[in-house]
Amino acid sequence: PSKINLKDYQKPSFDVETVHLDIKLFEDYAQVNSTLKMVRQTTGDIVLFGESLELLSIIMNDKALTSEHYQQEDGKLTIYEAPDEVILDIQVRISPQTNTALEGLYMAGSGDDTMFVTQCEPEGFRKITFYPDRPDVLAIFTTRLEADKRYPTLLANGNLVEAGEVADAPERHYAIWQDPTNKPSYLFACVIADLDVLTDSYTTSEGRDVLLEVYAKSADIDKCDVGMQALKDAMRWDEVNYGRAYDLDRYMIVAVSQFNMGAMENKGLNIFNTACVLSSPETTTDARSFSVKAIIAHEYFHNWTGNRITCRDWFQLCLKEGFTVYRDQSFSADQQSSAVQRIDDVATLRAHQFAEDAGPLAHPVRPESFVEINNFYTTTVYEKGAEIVRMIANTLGPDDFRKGTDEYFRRYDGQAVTVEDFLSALSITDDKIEDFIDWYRQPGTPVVSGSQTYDSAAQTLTITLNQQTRHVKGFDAPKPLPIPVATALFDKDSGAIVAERMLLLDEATQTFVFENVASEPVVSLLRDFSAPVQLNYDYQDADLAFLLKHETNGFNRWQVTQMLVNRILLQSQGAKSSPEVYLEALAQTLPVLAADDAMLAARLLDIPSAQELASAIPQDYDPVLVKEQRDGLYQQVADKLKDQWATLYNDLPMQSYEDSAQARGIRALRNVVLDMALTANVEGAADWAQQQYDHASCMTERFGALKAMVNHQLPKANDYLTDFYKRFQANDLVIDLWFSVQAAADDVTPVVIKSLIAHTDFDWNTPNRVRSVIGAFSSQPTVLWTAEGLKMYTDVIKKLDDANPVLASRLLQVLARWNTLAEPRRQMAHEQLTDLRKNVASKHVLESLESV
Ligand code: DPP
Ligand code: ZN
Repeated sequence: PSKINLKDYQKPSFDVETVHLDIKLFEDYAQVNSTLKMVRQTTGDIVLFGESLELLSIIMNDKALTSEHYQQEDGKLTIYEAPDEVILDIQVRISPQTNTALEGLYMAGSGDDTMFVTQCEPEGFRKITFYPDRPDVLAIFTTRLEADKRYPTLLANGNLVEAGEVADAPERHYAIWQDPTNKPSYLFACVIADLDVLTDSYTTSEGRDVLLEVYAKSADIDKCDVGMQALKDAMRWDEVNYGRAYDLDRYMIVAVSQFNMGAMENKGLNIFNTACVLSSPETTTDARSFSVKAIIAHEYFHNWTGNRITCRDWFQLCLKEGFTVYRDQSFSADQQSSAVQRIDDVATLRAHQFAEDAGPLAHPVRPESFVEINNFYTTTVYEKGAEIVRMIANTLGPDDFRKGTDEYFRRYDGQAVTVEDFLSALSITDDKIEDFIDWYRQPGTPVVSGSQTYDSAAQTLTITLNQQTRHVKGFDAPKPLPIPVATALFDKDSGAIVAERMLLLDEATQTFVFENVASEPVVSLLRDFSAPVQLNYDYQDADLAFLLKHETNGFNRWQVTQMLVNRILLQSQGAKSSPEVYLEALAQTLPVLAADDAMLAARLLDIPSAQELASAIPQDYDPVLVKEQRDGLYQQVADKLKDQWATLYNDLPMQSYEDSAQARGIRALRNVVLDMALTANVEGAADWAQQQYDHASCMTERFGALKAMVNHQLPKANDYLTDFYKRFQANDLVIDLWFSVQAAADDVTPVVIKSLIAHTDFDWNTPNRVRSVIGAFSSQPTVLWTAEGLKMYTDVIKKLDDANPVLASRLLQVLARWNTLAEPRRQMAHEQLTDLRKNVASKHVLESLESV
């Protein structure tokens, strides 16, 4: 498969002014007629993209074209010698009913319970009709949908302008939608379904009355309130924080159970994976429900950062995603403790993005070439992209950042732009911001190392920092990046901060001198995780224990515990700490914190996942050893506080459900304490688990108890699994939990995974279900990295390669770290992956296997 390069970007030769789409859905196919009004921009032929389409006719300016006027090859249709103004009428036939790739127009559900939806980002529109399907072609869309009346819900972008019965076909009806905004084809959407709707309204700061609608199956409509409220909160938040108001009279969200992504920001018609929009206390955990709100906000925020200002080409994906993730993280930080929000965002970054950046699929936040753009919806583009925007925002400070974003919206509204354009707008108050471009170009996580010297005579403290980024194959030698290192000096006696500064490390090695420092302080670095780097500072254990006590915000305290844990668990990587200091510090901190901020207390007990630890091991990763060490430390924590778990648990009584930060904190901590108590074999803890399940007021309590029972192999675990299944049999999202708790169980075996796959409720066509088993299973490295585990995993990829290559390739990314495994696993993995490569055909999967 051929590579596409950023440096080859060329403007389209024709623009599209208007599109009229007419989609008629029939029993086993759909007919799509489109009328494009196109105008020449530069020299060259008309190039349209199309895949999986049956071309019926093309008429250009009333003249039917025949094969001598155009060429069709490799998904491209090139029309020769077009005049400067063209009306193209194109008729195609497509088969949404057999479209398992879930791109373009496809059928979700089965039997009597079906619906038709679209997914066009990044290149799905070309599976609906021939079109210049690229983000820098913006057009005004009018969409006519026609279908059998058993699908009463007919939706498309924009405003409904007409609806009615089809003449001569009394069983059919139609609707016509018009979107007044210029948009790229990847933001097109339509829905043909039988759905219920929850409605509400919102008046924008500009006085526009907006109709809000959340569409779902009738059985799910009672789970749409959380999402609706989040939508209204997000609309207000964007007005207050970025001065951005909504621009249409209608905002629709549709829930669909078969969806490759989390959700999609189509103009005025978001389409959501049910898992990312439905929420109710009885069926949804707090963590899930919180992420529902964040995703609703994310897609809403795209209306300005993505839709009104879009990407010139797909290399610029981070332009909309990095900024929008930063915006949704900021929104979420306003809905709970900002410390916990930062902890969760950093934990995700470290667990997944650092791993990606350490492996063979490492790529810049703005890649410079790709075979299949679907492979670049990655944590690097999204989460590292958000960290760059955060560094810029922190460097500028709130006022200048707002000036910069205002300028960005003012200058580029209605355009398709680049990362350079973004930086140029943000740098109006400070041109150093343009230097951040290298963060977008260079792969690899920088490692910042450092040490300090104190001169008591001169009363100066000198901090020396240096940065190093690994040289990733295929890229230029790494350059030093601008790295903001938020730093504070703590007085050893009083514990008070004596100096606070943002150090900007932008050379390979730099020294920073603090004057008038009366005695040698303890230095706290990278506060609030001021840059996405690995930090190795020359600390003594006692310094870290000191910081755990005196650091002033929750995030920094968490960061210190994580440093301690990493130094204990990664001895082989040169780190060094004994568990005693950590255990002692935890024992002192936890009981106080539990009463004060339960959510933070729960996070303080985090021990990084095996995958995250692995990302810090560049060579000879032994999954069994890492798991043993990790579990060993977990056991030590549990044992250390053994006498306290009962008190802690009893001090967190179950109450009637409430969706407040405090109530969520109590539920989170109770689940952690329960697991700790079971780990320490605290007498009676098995009963607590059963009681918690039996008397649960919500899914967080019930599922927390079930998970603990399963992971600790309690005698009653199977009975409870059965009960859980029976209670929630009708609810797919809960049954996903039922699958995942078994597939991710501590003692899971390939046999268990196979039996889950063989279960009647397992369904290869539903990505959520596939992920609930296969994704969960991949979180157990000791099972995954065995001959049997790898065989099973690669068989899954083979199976999905043809049916749903986007999903296949995404699942495959987990195996990317094979090349850092210790032998004999490395060899074993290499063989399986080589074999896989011979048995797959999609360019998605082949690109992901390039480094094998
Ligand atoms: N729907 C995905 C997201 O919102 C891709 N744009 O991130
Ligand atoms: Zn997004």
